[in-house]
Amino acid sequence: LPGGDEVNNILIEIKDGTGILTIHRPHALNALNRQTLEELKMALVELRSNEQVQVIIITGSGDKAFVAGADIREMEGMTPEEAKRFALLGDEVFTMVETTDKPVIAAVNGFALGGGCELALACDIRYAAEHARFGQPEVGLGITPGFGGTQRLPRLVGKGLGLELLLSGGTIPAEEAWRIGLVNKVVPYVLEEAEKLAQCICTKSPFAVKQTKQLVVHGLNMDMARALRFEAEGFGLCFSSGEQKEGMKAFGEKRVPSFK
Ligand code: CO8
Repeated sequence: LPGGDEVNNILIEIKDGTGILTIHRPHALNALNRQTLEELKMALVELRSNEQVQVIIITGSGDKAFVAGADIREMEGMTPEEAKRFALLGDEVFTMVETTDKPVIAAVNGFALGGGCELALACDIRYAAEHARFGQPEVGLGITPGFGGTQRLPRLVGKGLGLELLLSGGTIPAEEAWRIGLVNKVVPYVLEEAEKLAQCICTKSPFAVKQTKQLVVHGLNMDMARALRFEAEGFGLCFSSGEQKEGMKAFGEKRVPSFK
């Protein structure tokens, strides 16, 4: 990484326009401790500004876990103030995932529990391996979710289903997660499938892709009238990019557009 920061728990691979971030703490089922969150933040800063990268995929190391939660051993002795700071750090990093102008796909390759489910929720699109399991087991540990689960989960699956997961602390298999809209797709080879989607997005206008994500992510936090005006502004901006000219010219010439 720039500045020579040492990175241990996050692996970064860049291929064909896609930046793949792998959470790599296999001995703890990729649980997120402070160090890993700090590294994830640095990795996101790097991929956000890297012009070779158009799409980001987040996955977990191995085939057992995406992320089995925040690190319970690290949290055990925290004071209320330290716990709050930890929650704020997670929030900051996950909000970066949510608001970065490049699409972020979660390739959920196993357990996505607690902070792991919350990380997947902060991504734009979730694909799950057939053996993945989702849940927010925090209440069984005497805590609430702290990295956005009480907000992003009910917003995605609805209040009733969200509260059922949050209050029971139970876990659900990938198929059930798909049925309730928590994941987009359940597939046998999740990273490959996520890479295919990333490849598809990479063939589209980078400007339009960035605008679209911004319109959805920020527009959803606005009232409808304001969000529609925001959309009109984004739509207008596309016409100041060469990509709109190329896209429409290619249509007229019956050829595949070439976006640089
Ligand atoms: N934290 C730390 N270590 C973990 C975690 C975790 N979340 N999950 C697994 N590990 C470790 C285990 O301790 C074990 O280590 P060791 O071999 O040294 O004992 C190793 O990973 C392998 O795990 P298991 O032996 O338990 O593997 P199993 O196959 O038996 O079980 C499970 C897999 C079901 C995933 C099980 O490990 C489990 O239940 N893990 C905990 C899941 C959980 O409760 N996650 C939620 C944590 S709380 C949270 O995420 C809150 C987020 C917001 C924080 C707010 C800030 C304050």
